[in-house]
Amino acid sequence: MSTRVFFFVVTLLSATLIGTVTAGYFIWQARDGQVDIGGPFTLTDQTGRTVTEDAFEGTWQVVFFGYTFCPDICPTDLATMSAALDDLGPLADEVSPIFISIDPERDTVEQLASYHEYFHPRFSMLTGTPEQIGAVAREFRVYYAKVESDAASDYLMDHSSITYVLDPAGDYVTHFSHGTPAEKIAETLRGLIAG
Ligand SMILES: [Cu+2]
Repeated sequence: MSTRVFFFVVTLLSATLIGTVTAGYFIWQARDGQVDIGGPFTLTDQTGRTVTEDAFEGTWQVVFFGYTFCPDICPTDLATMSAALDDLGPLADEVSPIFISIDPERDTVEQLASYHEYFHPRFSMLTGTPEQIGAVAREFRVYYAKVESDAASDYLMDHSSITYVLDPAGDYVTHFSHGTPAEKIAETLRGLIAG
C-alpha cells in the first residue's frame, strides 16, 4: 500500500468513526431526553404566509429538512409520510407534517406551492432567507451543504435525513430514519396521539 493510499484509508476510517460516534452520542442523549431539538423559528410557507413554531402548537409535529430538487431521498420520505397520513385518516388532523427547505436559493414560495400538490394536503412546506434556514437547521442539528458541480443551476444538496417528531408542546419525542415504512410511522403516530 502506498503512503498516499494508506493516509486516504486512515482518513476515511477516522471520518466514519467520528460520524458513528457523533450519531450514537446524539441518539443516546436524545433517548435520555437531554437534547433539545427544535426551537423558535420564523419562515414562510407555500402560500407566502409568515409562520413561526406557534402555528403548529397543539399538534404532533413531524419535521423534515430537504429540498424540492432532491432526486430521491426527499420525494421518497414525503411520499412515505403522505401514505402514513392517509393511513391515519381523520387522526391526521392532529399531525402537522412540516418540510423545511435547506435550499432557499431555488425553493421559492412558488416552487414549494407546486411541489406541495404532489403530497398530503396537511403538509406545510417552509422556506426563508439563508439566515432563517441556517438558524432553524442549527436548532434541529441538521447538516446540509451544497455539492459543488460545474452546472451552476443544477447542483445537489447533501443533507441529513432524519424525521423528527415533536409533541403538541413542541418538545422532541422521537425520530424516524430514512426508509422507515409508512405502516410503522402510522403505528407510532397513532400510539403517540392515543397517549
Ligand atoms: Cu433530499
